[in-house]
Amino acid sequence: MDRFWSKCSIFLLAVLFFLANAFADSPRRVIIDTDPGIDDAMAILLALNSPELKVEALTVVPGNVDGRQGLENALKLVSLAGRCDLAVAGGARHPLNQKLITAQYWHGKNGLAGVELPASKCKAASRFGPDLIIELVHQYPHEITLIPIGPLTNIALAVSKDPSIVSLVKDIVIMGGSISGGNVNGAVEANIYGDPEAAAIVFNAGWMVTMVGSDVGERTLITRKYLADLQSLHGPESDFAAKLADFYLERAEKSGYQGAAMYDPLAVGVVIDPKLVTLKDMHVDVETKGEFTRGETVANRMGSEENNVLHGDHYEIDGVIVLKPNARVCLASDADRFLQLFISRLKGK
Ligand SMILES: [Ca+2]
Repeated sequence: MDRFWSKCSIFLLAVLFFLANAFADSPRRVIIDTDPGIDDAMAILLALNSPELKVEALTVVPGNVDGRQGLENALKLVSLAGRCDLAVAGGARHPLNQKLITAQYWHGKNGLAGVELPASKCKAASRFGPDLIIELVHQYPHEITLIPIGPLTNIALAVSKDPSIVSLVKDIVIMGGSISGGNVNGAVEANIYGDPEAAAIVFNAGWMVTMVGSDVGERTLITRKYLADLQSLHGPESDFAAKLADFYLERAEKSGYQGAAMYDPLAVGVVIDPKLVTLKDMHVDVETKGEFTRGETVANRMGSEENNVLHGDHYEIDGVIVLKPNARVCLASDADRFLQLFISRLKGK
């Protein structure tokens, strides 16, 4: 009898081991919320060519280009990749509380380095982007990782309409913010700058936001060496990515940099392989009022703040208030390993 039960236990353990492995190896379902965008396009192509990910949808947010151009770009991209099966949905038309700021200056007049892709064979989904996000999160509870790589307008709309998605997503990995200066001005990163109120909603929603900031993106550069490697094998997606990278590099070199920041692709990279970066839990607030700092992600690295109590005509420090972390902030990346991954996934595709 004992031998029978021990055989049963071994069998059960083997089944559990098999299931655990099968689960670990199954691709992660992701939704990319995007404002395509040169680095968005590179991020999307990386995601579509990575077996670790199963892209469920692209939702389009205004940012680098307006919503109409962004949707057209997203559809042309999935068409280039032969992925008309993917849901591509338009979303918000403007930020929550300010005018849209577009970035053709950095991304070319169509947002894709001026490279004209063939008309898309794919059709847009009839759903509103934030509604599609809500729908998919409920369809796959605890399985979806959101990867917002534009202003956070669509995510803020989704979470405001249905706060239950906060506990139902597996993860949210954003490209946005910075803890050491911005890329728009001294303090502020572009995606948060594009919609600070939306960012404040997303950071305060109750989930842990993994924040891949511009400061780390700017230390994760595609250089001429990597571009030459990408150009060494040809394919429609590879050639397109190389044209984008070339334009992007030329722009960066004119500004005195040795390479171009892989902002959005790194956020996708972190979902493919979290070991590519170093993360630290922090409490992050989004400044929405500052004269010079509207849109800054203010990170508390100590995990506490002073408690000042009014005593007559002055305040006294009465201990500290412990702050709960709401973000896993990316501090550094293994840039070479990421670039090698990026090139290897796209080369010749
Ligand atoms: Ca973007």
